[in-house]
Amino acid sequence: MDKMERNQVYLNAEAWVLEAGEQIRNKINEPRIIETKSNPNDLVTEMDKQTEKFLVEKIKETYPEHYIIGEEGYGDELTSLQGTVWIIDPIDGTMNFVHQRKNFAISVAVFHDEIGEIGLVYDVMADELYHAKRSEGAYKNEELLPELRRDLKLEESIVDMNHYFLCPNRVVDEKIMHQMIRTVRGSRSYGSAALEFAYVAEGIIDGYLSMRLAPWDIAAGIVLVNEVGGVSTTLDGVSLNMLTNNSILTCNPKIQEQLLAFIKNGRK
Ligand code: 2AM
Ligand code: CA
Repeated sequence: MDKMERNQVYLNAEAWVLEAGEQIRNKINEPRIIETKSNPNDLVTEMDKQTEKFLVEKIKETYPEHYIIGEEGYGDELTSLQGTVWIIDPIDGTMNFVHQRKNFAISVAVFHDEIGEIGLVYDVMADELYHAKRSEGAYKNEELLPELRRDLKLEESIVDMNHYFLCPNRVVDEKIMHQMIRTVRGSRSYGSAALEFAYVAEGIIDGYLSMRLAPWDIAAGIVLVNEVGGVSTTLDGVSLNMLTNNSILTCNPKIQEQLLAFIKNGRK
């Protein structure tokens, strides 16, 4: 995808994401219908569905030759990332949306022939748009995000993880995770993978780990993190597959090796 085309697609994506965000804000205090998906804590609302439908309709209308992978199923069933593929999470952090009415994001990525070209993560209630185009830097609203620190030490890092890691009988020995928590300066858990990637790109947290995320949770975030010199792999240090679920470590490259070593040590 050349720079001019990328820019044109970006401008449309940005306009649609901002419009979708405004619609959510306008209805934020309305009563909502909450359903559950894979388990009683895996929530979906009519707002997730409406927002994905809105974005899919805009994309299909403007770019009938593009493909879409979306969390709520309005997109296509894909077996390859050839061509131009939009990867969409209409509301990432649905539990935050339901319980807090904030701390959730719209996440939209555009990949072309397997390469992440565009990433947008929109914190709807804060009205903060994290955005990046490949090789053109990452931004928070108008502000260019600097390259990640090259003098970072693990002992000075803030690491973000889902606290399931700390429960017994998980895929990684919880005692090793306790050790990791004691080694780093602080731990956080925000509950929206898209925002957690954006915070790594912003350098306000230094790493984010998750045992299982879907492509729409991470696609836009990967583009953001790439643009500031961050790295994203599975918890075993392997390249991510954007057609399946993955475990995730995205971080400042200075602490990648040490974090991967903790996981390797604790793998059951
Ligand atoms: P969601 O809000 O769109 O469901 C919470 O720790 C993060 O994990 C959120 O980004 C959430 O996305 C995601 N998540 C929750 N349940 C998941 C599941 N079963 N598979 C993949 N990702 C999930
Ligand atoms: Ca999600």
